[in-house]
Amino acid sequence: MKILHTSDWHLGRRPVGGIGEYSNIRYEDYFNAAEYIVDIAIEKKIDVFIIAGDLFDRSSLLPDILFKTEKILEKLRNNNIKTLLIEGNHDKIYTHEDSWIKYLENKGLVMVPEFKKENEKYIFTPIKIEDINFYGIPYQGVVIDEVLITLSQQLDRDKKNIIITHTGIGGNFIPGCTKSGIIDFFKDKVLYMAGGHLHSYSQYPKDNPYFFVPGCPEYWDLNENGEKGCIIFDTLTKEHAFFESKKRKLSSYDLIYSDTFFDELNKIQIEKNEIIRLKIINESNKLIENEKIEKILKEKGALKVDILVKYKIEKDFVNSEELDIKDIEKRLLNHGKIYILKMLKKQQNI
Ligand SMILES: [Mn+2]
Repeated sequence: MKILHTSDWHLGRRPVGGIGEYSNIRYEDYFNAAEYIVDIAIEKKIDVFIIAGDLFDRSSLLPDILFKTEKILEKLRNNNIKTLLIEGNHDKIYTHEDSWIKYLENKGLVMVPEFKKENEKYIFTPIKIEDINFYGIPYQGVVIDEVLITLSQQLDRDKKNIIITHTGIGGNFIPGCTKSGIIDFFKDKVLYMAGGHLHSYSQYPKDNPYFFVPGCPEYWDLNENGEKGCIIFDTLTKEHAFFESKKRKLSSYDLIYSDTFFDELNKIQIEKNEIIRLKIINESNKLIENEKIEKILKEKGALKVDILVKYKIEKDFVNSEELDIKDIEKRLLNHGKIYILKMLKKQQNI
């Protein structure tokens, strides 16, 4: 059986505060990225298509979002590809019964493996396709580890199991994420674990990986780093292959705000409708002419110019003898705070 695993389509998303051309183009980008993955599935003759949560960006939908989503999912159905879907944190209303995922299930466009909590017990009901059991765990927030441990204890070593879960390995920092130690409990009990929630590609463990996160096919946020795509897994050969997604071109540049700044800016080669992220290092503390910079890059074809200005920070050299313990504490706290902020920013957006 050939499986394609994708996640975090975030259909319906628009940039923050977005109206106008940029917002409309980005709105379409998410549908285009999703359809590109569906086309890969059709071309590669996939049997089962897995979407591991966050199909939609919001739990309440405008009619056009639903219309476009149904058209994409119908393409899979028309090609006899079974689609399995779970809810992510972005799709969830209060219960599964209230969500648009339930509507798609009722329309026969997707199948959702049942998961519920009854009398303080978690109940997993897999969907069986051929000889493989597909389990689903929608977004769980802080109890994700507990739910995963419970499922791992119920799994039979000899059975062929695939787990779909809206989580990634992110330790304690990112809400709804799990830890590698929890994924270890599934070793030898699963053929494959289809994760999500994080927006860049990852796999675990290093040798013979079985837990995968494909990443959001489009940039949910322009800060996102890393690869994005989908994974095709063959249940017979146990081989997996990564396919990069089709997303809007985004280029980043770092420029110093010096006398030659505008010459350097003019040298940038821009593809039509690409997004430009420009980090300006302002060592002279001169006023940055944002509008002028944006205009120049837009005239060269940029769809959007995202400017980040970094001001020169006073050098932190001090005579250590002049420092008292309070001073050191203060500095440590400040640096620690900056370090943690940087680290959090580096983590993927969820
Ligand atoms: Mn997401």
